[in-house]
Amino acid sequence: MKTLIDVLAEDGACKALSSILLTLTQATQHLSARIALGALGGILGSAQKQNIQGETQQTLDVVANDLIKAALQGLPAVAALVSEEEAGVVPCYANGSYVVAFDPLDGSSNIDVNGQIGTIFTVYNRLPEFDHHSEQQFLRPGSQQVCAGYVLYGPSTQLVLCCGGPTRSFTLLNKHSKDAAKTPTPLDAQSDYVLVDEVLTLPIKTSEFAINMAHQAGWDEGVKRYIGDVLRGRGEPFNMRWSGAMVGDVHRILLRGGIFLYPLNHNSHRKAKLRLLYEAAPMAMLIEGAGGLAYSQSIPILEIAPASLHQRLDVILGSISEVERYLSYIMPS
Ligand code: P6P
Repeated sequence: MKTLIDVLAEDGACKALSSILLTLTQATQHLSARIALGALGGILGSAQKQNIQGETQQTLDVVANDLIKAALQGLPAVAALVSEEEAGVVPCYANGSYVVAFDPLDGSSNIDVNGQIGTIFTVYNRLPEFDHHSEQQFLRPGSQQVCAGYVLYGPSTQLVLCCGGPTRSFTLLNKHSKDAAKTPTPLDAQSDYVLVDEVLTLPIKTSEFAINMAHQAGWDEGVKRYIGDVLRGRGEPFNMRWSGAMVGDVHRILLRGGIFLYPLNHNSHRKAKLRLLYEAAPMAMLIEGAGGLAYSQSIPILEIAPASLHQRLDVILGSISEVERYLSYIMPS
């Protein structure tokens, strides 16, 4: 069995980057143990406060954010961090080699109903020409990511990671202590991420789509026409899945193909929901690393630099043939 440590060593990952990935994933091991306890882990329900996004925070949003933030802040390799749950850049070590952005708990509406949830993260080199805690460290196209990944807390806990080569997946071999409900440091969680897929490859074609149909009144006409044709089957029946957590839908698509769509919703005051820096860009790196495509309108997501830390955008990603077909509906020929 190869563990994450073995794979990072084989890749020749530097000590600084390895320290970030091992520390971050150790924090997720602890989270996995607490999440598995459900109500017994003291992680359900609302935290009775709002985050910078104006969203009511769930207890687990805060627990996950505080755990990962504390773990990363202690690393000399980390110059700064950005979290969905933090208003601005959190300064760390001025000489840190990397900056990290993360969504500590993706899929919050699934927490109390034992649905799929996850942690999404991305790592960039620190830019020496800016202060280590400048927003400019993060307002860069996703093509500059050093690595991106997520942890899916599902029936099994899985890590999916891309550091520029293939997208790979690992399963958590849980040896965590039975008293995980206490608040041990992440290092107490005795477990390892074991490599299960050396190279994830997205099927080129698909007959499965993921979209929240409740928002269809607000879609652009091209999106409505595309979904209308999909629902008519185009010669073969299409299936639909929507997990309510991007990590769950992206994971399914990485393993069996599909197309994930979160188009602009003109009936919503926000128009777009998903965040570029710590949701769309890391997922785009993972999907492209597995041979898929990831777009926002007609632009590859990895080419888009955020104008602000929490910028939102529409996201379409998945199997090449289906994403290209979708693009033919929204781009005037
Ligand atoms: P809706 C979770 O809140 C999230 O940001 C993504 O993980 C997920 O794909 C999407 O929102 C779900 O949105 O509108 O279906 O609740």
